[in-house]
Parts: sequence; structure tokens; C-alpha cells
Amino acid sequence: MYLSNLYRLVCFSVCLLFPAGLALAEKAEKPNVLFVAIDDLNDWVGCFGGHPEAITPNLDRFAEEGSVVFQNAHCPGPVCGPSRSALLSGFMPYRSGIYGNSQNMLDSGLVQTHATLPEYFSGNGYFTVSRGKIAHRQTTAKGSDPGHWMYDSWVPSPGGYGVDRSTVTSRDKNLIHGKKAPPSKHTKSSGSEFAWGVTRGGVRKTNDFLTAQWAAEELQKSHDKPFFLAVGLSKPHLPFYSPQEFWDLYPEDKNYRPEIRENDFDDILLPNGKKAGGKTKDYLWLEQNNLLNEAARAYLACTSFADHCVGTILDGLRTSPHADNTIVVIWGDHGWHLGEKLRYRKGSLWSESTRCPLIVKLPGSEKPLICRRPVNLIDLYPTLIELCHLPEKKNLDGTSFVPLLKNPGLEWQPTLTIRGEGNASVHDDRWNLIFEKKGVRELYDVKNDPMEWTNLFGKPEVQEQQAALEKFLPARYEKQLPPVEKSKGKPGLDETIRPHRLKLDLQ
Ligand SMILES: [Ca+2]
Ligand SMILES: [Ca+2]
Repeated sequence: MYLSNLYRLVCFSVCLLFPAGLALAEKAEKPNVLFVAIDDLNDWVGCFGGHPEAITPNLDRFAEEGSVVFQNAHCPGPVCGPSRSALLSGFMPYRSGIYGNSQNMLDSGLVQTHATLPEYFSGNGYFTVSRGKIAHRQTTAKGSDPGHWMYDSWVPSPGGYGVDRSTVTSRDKNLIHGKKAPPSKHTKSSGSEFAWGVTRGGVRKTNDFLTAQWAAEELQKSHDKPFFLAVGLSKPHLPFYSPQEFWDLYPEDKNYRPEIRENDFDDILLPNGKKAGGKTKDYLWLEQNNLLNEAARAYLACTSFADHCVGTILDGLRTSPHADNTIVVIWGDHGWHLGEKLRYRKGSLWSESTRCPLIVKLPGSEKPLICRRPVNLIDLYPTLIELCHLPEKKNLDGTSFVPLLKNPGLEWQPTLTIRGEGNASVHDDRWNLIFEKKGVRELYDVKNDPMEWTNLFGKPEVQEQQAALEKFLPARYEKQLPPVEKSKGKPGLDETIRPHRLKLDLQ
């Protein structure tokens, strides 16, 4: 902070003498930010080591080009809404009351009085621009709210994925490769359609590629101000639709399933002694139709497609005038189960669901580093403030991890993930402690038991570690905010939010 104050003083003095020189000095000093979100990407990425067959050459190349790969990064909440709302607002779910996908961050008193991350950058001299999913889309009484109001410029995506219906497998529709599957009790679903298939029209017709191409073009532009460019890719979020060429990377006859233990819940018990879980409907439907392996293959194909789009964005940066003065942050909003703990999807406090990809590259850095210290997406707001020399912002829940970018082996505090009001996990370098409101308690030695098969909670040999981690659990949880007010069919964006926010005296 001292250095940055000194910098401002020097700039101020220079400004008095050479007003035109200040703009130049500031522009040279302030790095741009390229902020790339990948929806529902877990650690099945080469440089994260989560799957031996994952083919992600673009993310891996980027990791090798002097990035810091955070292999033990976690989400504030294990679904889109709370994770992204926390990252963007800077407030953890237990403080904002945003625990699920049905709450709008604008209903939080904290968000109403504080600038979000893009707003803070805009208010401090940056040009902020975005396309694709960064915030979790909500509705308001006046229309749609995809977070457009946070940016100086927000570009809508065309949306939708054309798919070849003859290739579609869908649990919700009970279809296998476009044909009716045998009758099943397990088809009824809530949430996104559990489906996969091949897109029509090739890569260039896909929403994510168009978004990536837009970002690459945006990166060629020159601006008077430093920029904060936020790009959101929507895959590998369900349904797993991807172009044929990415399916072709994964031969059908190979095994892609992670190792699964049928008795995994024998040691995860409710206070009444009953097992706290078992096979979910997704799992049962896939098992009934012998599709467990194909589901994993579909996710991998979709991941390779997302990686291709990341490559398009990064190639845009490499050939741009900003290549040497841009901080790059690539993040996934949470993890994803593909059969582990007998389930699919996200939303749990096991590491499969809380761990998310996070890669940060500073301008000019050439040495690739791996950081295994526990960090969290909540830390990005204060980290980017520090990296871009913006004024310090008080009250944020995260901690700047700038010291880890220079020395990834530094001692570091454990980090939290919140799932609903009253449920939390605490991760440190080695352990995952899970506390649930309904009384389930778990402790895993993730370092030696990465699949979290053996629950050690309460065992005498782990008492010390357990007690140390329990200290990091939230003392209280803010009450969950009410679900969003529906727009009652009003089409279009809610255009009243940004003018309202600009009028506020935000902290
Ligand atoms: Ca997500
Ligand atoms: Ca177990």
C-alpha cells in the first residue's frame, strides 16, 4: 500500500508539471485485465491433473507460459449463483444471504451499498467490457438481469446451441442417441437437462466460439484507458453439446469413468445412524442404460471444446498490442461430479465439487509455477485490486493472494465453501472438513485420499487437525434472501439497474 501511495504522490506531482505525461504514465503503469470464466469446468484439465485422458492443449500451454496454476482453489459456493455472486460482490454467501441460484445479488444489502468488482474497476479509471456468462442470470420485476449493469459496455450473446437431434442422449427425455430408451423411473429431473450430443454447423456456429472470437477482436483495439475484459464461456455446462471434432478426440472404447466405490456412504452417516446419501437419479438412469462411461466422455469432449475457445481468446491476446501489459485470470465457478460419491453435477461440499480451476498470469512472467495452497475465488477481488494498484477496498471477505504469485509455497490460511445456510467445508493444504446443519460431519485427508473415500471425523489421531479447521467455520449465517421476483414475462434486459447504480454513492 505504501508503494502505491508513493506512486500516486509521484504521479500527482508529475501531473502538476506535465499534465499530458500523466495519462501516458498511468496507461503504462496500469495493466489490463483479461478475465475468463468457464462454466462448470472441473479439474479434468491437463495442468490440473484431474483426469489422465483430458485433452486441453490450450490451457496447458497457457499454464506453461509463465502462469501460476492454483491446484487447490475452491469456490465460495458450489453452484453458479452463490459462487459468481460472491466473486463479483466480494462477499461470502454467509454474509450476503445468497446461497442458491434463485437469489439475485441485488437483493443483498451489502451489494446495494458496495461496488462490484467490475464497477470498482470502472470507478477507478478502467474501461470495463464483457460478453458471455460472468454473473448468474436472474430476473427482476422489470426484465432479465445477466449482470449487464456492472460494465461500461456489455455485449449480448446469441445464445443457444444447434444440436443434431439424432445424436442426443437425454435422461430428462429418456432418449439414447435420438431413440427412446427403455422405460425408467429415473427420468424426472430438476435443474439443467442431463443430455449430450453433437452440435450442427461446426465450431464456428457455436455460441462460445463466437464469444471467443469477439474477445480476440476486442483485444486488438486500443483504448484511452486500461481495460477490464470479462469473457464467459458457457461449456462444459449441461447439456454437453460439442462439435464432432471434439468427440473424435476420445475413442469410444476407452474407459473414462473415475474409480467409484459403491460403499462410499457407509461412513457418511446422519445423527440417527442412517446413510446420508446414495446413488442419485442421474446415476441410476445412466447405470440402467450402461451410459456411465459415455457421460464422462461427453464431458471430456465438451471440456476440449471449451479449451479450444480459450485458445482462440489467448491467441487474440498473443497477437494484440496488449500482450505484454495484461493480467490474465482464467477460472471455473466450481467443480463437477462425474460419478464420484455416486452422483453427478455440482452442489456438494466434497472436493470434486468445491475445487475449481484457477490460473493467473502476470505480464512478463515466464516461469510456470504450481501453487497448492488453499485459495478461493472470493480472493480474486482484493487480488486484482492489488495487482492493478487500485485503492484498497475495505470489508471484502477475500484475501489478496499476490504474495503466492511470487512465492507459491508461503504458509496460507484455510479456505471456506458454503452450501446453503448452515453448511460449510474448510480446506487447507491437506484436509477437507465438512460440517452440515443436519448433523453430518466429515474429515478427509485429501492429500493421501484424493477421492475422499475414508471419513476420519472423530478419530483420535486427527483430533488436533479437526479442532484447528473447526475454528474457520462461520460463527453465523445471514438468513437466505428471498427468491427473485419474476419478471412476469417482460422481455429484454432490465435497463433501470445501471442508471440506478451510477446514482448511488457506492463504497
Ligand atoms: Ca457453473
Ligand atoms: Ca466413504
